[in-house]
Amino acid sequence: MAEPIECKAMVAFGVNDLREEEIIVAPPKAGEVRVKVICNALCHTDVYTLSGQDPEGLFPSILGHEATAIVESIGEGVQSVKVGDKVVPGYTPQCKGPDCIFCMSPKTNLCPKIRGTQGKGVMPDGTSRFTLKRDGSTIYHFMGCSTFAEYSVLAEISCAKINDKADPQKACLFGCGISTGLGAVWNTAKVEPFSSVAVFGLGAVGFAVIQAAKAIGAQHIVGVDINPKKFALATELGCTACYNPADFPDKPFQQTLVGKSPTGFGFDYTFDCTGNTEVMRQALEAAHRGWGQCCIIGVAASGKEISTRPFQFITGRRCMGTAFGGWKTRDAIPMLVEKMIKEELKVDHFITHRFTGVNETTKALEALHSGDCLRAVVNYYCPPC
Ligand code: NAD
Ligand code: AHE
Ligand code: ZN
Repeated sequence: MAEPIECKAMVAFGVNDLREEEIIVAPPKAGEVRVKVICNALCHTDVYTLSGQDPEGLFPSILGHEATAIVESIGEGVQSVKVGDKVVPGYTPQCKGPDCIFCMSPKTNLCPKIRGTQGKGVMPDGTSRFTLKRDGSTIYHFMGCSTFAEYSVLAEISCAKINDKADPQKACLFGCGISTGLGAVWNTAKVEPFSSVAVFGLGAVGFAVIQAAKAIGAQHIVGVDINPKKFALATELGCTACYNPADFPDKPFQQTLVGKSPTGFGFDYTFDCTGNTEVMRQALEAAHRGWGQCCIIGVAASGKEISTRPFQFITGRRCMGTAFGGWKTRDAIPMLVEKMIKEELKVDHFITHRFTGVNETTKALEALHSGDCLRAVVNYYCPPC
């Protein structure tokens, strides 16, 4: 029987109040897995929840959801992973149950099995596995992952077992942003060869969209960002042109962009990778007359809504969104990691910053705010080679 573990974690006590604490992580219950987190990459969504913009955000909680970990102990009935396995936590689970209409459908990855409790910051039995050592108070989980901690407890159905040979620092990227950008192009929008693509927001997600669009053979790939420092890498990854909306103040930017599209009627596929609802409107309205498709990836702040004229739809534009790029987590993450190991998928360029120790998550946050950071990976533990 596993015992409680004392370890370090960064606890979010309130809006932008992140502090290092000693916590106690309870043993995994039935259908659960306790993991030792090797490393964690910071995603913009962690910043969003920490900043109080997430309507589902809870405090005190342990954030973090882009990680590589090793299985430390398993609860009753767990069969798909064993102690010592290398895993990437998935914030969208894949229960694979024959009665799960979502897991059984090729149309979606949105398995709802534990979404209700996950959104309430607890494990599927309605309780938390985290307590604060100094006063025994309960700490909430986050997105079913909580990887700003040296140890965490996950549902078995949230654990994607990966090749033990995978570099953990790179593998963690497949836990969210990179997989999302790739899947938005390949699974959700299903971008076709020779098409034109506009990508709004050149962070890690936007760059993964560009990389996927280039790989599928898109002919024109336009990058849009208010930070022109992003344009050099965007061009290297496949952008044929990059624009800063600030350089075109005279009319709504989407009109300028449509004018710059290959046909003069907009782009076949557009992607919002900013989370800004004004930009989502730009992306929708920059989609091609008659057939353009807009894919929303960015997560908007609480209370924000998208607006546009219905005429945009009447004249043939369509809008969709993606969660984790439509990938079924436990099938897809190992497959993407395999592609990375075979060097069919390059991800090194996403790691712009590296830190050591869970307490350096604060430095990773500073880096993410700097405008030069794609992914800051914080290493907690070096597994023996
Ligand atoms: P990021 O902060 O690294 O990148 C965002 C980029 O958008 C930055 O380069 C920024 O300069 C640019 N930007 C900001 N405002 C802009 C504007 N008005 N016009 C043009 N560009 C603008 O973030 P990221 O980690 O790449 O994530 C991007 C978004 O995707 C976030 O909202 C994140 O929460 C969301 N996300 C969604 C999913 C999903 O499954 N749907 C998964 C991962 C991340
Ligand atoms: N809690 C937010 C929703 C946030 C959201 O949309 N999250 C994305 C993943 S962001 C990863 O960095 C997602 O996939 N959502 C699907 C889901 O089930 O949460 C809110 O607005 O309430
Ligand atoms: Zn994320």
